[in-house]
Amino acid sequence: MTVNRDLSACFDRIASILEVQGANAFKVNANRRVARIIKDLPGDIAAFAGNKKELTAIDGIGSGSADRILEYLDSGTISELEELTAGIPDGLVDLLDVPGLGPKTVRRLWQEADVTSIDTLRRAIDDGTLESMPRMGAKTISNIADSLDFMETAGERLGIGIALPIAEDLMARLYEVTGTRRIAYAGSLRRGRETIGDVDLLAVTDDPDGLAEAFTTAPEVAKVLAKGGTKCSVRLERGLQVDLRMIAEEAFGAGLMYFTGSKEHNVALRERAIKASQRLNEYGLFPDDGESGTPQSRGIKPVAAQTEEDIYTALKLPVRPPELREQRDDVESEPPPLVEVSSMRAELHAHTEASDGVMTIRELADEAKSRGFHTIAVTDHSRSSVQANGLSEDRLRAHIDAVHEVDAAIKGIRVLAGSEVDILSDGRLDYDDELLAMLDIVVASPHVALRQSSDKATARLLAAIRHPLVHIIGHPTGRIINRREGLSPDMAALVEAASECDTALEINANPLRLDLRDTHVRLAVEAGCPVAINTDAHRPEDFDLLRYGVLTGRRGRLGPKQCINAWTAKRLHAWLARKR
Ligand code: DGT
Ligand code: CA
Ligand code: CA
Ligand code: ZN
Repeated sequence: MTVNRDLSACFDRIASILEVQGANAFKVNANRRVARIIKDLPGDIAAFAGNKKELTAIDGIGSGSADRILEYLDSGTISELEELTAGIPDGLVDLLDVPGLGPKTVRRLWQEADVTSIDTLRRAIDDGTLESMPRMGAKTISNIADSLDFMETAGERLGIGIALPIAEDLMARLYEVTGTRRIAYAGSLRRGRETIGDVDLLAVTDDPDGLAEAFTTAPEVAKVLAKGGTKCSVRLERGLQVDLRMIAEEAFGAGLMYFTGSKEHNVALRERAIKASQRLNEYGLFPDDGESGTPQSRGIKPVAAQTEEDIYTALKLPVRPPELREQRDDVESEPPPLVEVSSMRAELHAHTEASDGVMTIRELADEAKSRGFHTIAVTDHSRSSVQANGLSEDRLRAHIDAVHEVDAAIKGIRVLAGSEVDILSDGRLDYDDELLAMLDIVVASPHVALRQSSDKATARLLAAIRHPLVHIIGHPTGRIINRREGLSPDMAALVEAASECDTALEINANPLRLDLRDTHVRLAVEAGCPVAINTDAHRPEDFDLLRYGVLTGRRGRLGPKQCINAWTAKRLHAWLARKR
């Protein structure tokens, strides 16, 4: 069925180029219609090869379209499309691939601003040419700029915040397929890495062919890379590759362990097995009888294969959570207790409509309460964050009162009046101490001057950590994954100071940030400084992002004792009060 998709794309492309050239709408629409018909065709279009009569019998396909379809099925190309492509500037077709950029806009950019390629488009944005075009809004321009950024990073590893929901949707669908017994994700996704190269799914099924068919024809699949009885591989529309492996139920643990990796962890485990005269592979842990050939193919019964726990135990090793299976994790060391989403009892960084959030104070408090939290901190932006509608001193004073009113009115949750106060480039804070002292909680974060030198960044953040009224440093480096490097302070110095001053460093759970990153969390854990995991919620659904912060914490060996969000209300409030 990939032919249907490819051919449909050809007709869409014909329509788009015609539209860019300013052809009449009737002609454009006729091609779009054919594209849709082919895409929605229940059977394989290739079955019509050489049969024009049957093709034209399909409603909406005329003689001309039928000829072009037959030409494609015969030769793999449509000459009209090639001629059309040759008739416009080389780079113009690429513009049609920019997400959100339709043919009408491409035509305008070409005719009115001489934009004929991605490069000239980028220049036209940078030098203000686009801005000066009539009927070209700032919002549209910023969307185009975002798309260009996205295309530049495409092909790079995808953020876990994008990959995990995609994988979960796909898994839910595959789980519905008759015969499916188990579906799980493995690989870097299961280890909770911040970016994902590809998604590795494992399945146990009574009907491998049915599952393979369902997987390769899922609506989000853009290209089928491989389709077999034990392994299928597809590329999704977002550019993400997904591998699906069908494995035996009795060796599920061995498969899960192998495909979870990391590769380095697997190597270490295999060496461990060899030392014990055993062999470990994706089918199980086997006794080594010294013969050649794989043990499973010679009918040798595994020592362990059903579950990961069985295998670790048979190897006389502690069972390791997936987040602690990187190269840096020694296989013999006992994994410490780790934070879990269910251990999180407080959200200490959240925004309301007073700055750039969408919830009222009450809505935020109700949402936090419904999530089972004992404490929610209202931390809107400070005055320098003009783009985020940061609060002036007067607005903040009124806001504190409003928060305390909600706190008095609501039962079952403490609502704290706080601020996410900007750490200015020189380390000073955006409000006076007198005002900060009125707040129940202060989160201090860097938002601007994120390209300053490492030395300046270290001094800036150290000043905030040592400030006697600051409880938490929000997203300490300000990095955005795949987009912005952020500050590169001397982390060892920061965690040491944080430990001394009893200031918490935040893991911002937003999957675009994950800041602190996993390696920084490790330093913090070793230094013994308090660590916060906050979602930085702006919308109710942002509370769902908590799991990404927790994964990052786990990868950094963070346990509930060191994570202030996991503390009881009593302990947390006493800790906050110490800086008041
Ligand atoms: P990714 O996809 O780049 O984000 O990272 P992974 O870890 O998901 O890597 P991937 O998809 O290439 O392979 C999934 C797991 O399969 C990997 O973590 C360990 C296992 N694996 C793959 N290739 C090898 C190999 O050559 N040797 C060993 N021992 N394990 C491998
Ligand atoms: Ca992978
Ligand atoms: Ca893979
Ligand atoms: Zn924030």
